[in-house]
Amino acid sequence: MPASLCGTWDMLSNVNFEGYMIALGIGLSTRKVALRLKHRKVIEKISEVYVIKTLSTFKNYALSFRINEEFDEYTKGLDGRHCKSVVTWEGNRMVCTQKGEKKNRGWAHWIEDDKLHLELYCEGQICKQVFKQVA
Ligand code: YOG
Repeated sequence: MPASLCGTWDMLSNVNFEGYMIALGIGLSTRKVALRLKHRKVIEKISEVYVIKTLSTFKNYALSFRINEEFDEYTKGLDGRHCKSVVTWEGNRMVCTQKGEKKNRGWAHWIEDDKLHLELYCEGQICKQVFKQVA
């Protein structure tokens, strides 16, 4: 049984977000604003549906999915692409693959030392984020 990712989590660190955004084709002026943001993750599980909200003062993004069920993801307000996404458990890691125009795109969440970890992948770039629990 994987450790629960559910709760409210505030960003402590964000390594190579710039490289990840460049890989996604985000323009310089948006990157400058986005680089300064502290993200908050709110992760809920309602029956079999996970909801992950990424909140910031600039933009918010929400994702809902069932484990092992492919869904259409539209990264509205982010890079604005359509992906065929699927989220699975790999041991204690919640892993998402986002099939679409960008190669090797996805992310993985896990708990380590009471912190929420996230790696974001796109075309060889890896962004590493760590969050502390606030609720
Ligand atoms: O999270 O996929 O937790 O969806 C990554 C933004 C920045 C907007 C955030 C707003 C990628 C400008 C979502 C940041 C960069 C830059 C706060 C990460 C694109 C545009 C929304 C993500 C998963 C896993 C769940």
